[in-house]
Amino acid sequence: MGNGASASQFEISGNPCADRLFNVVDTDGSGGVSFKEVCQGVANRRSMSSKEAKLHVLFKFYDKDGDGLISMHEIAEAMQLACPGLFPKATIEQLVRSTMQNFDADKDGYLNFVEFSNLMRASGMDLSNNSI
Ligand SMILES: [Ca+2]
Ligand SMILES: [Ca+2]
Repeated sequence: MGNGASASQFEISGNPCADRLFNVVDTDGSGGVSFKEVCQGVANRRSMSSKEAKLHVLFKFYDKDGDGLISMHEIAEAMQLACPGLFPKATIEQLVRSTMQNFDADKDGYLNFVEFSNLMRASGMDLSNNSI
């Protein structure tokens, strides 16, 4: 009697985490995710406050095809998205190549999560608080 009235309030907790994260991140409803949206999503999400969680979100942003590895092409794309028009294409290619030389520790041509973490730390990205 009268039960079930508040059931809908609990539905959101049953959503798959990925969908919820996407909804949090896709703030302009464009269906795509911009670098700015990722940063805002990370900053707004209290339960994602650990460095590790932030790195995972960033890693997913770079890893467009979701194969768990970041290719040179994916880095170049992410750079262009993060700072559109800031660098000429040739400069981005140079940056990507030197990034790979420095951080692709096992020399397989891709950055795995550990290598990516090292890159983020070295690039001075502040993951210790909410200003990513
Ligand atoms: Ca990939
Ligand atoms: Ca590697």
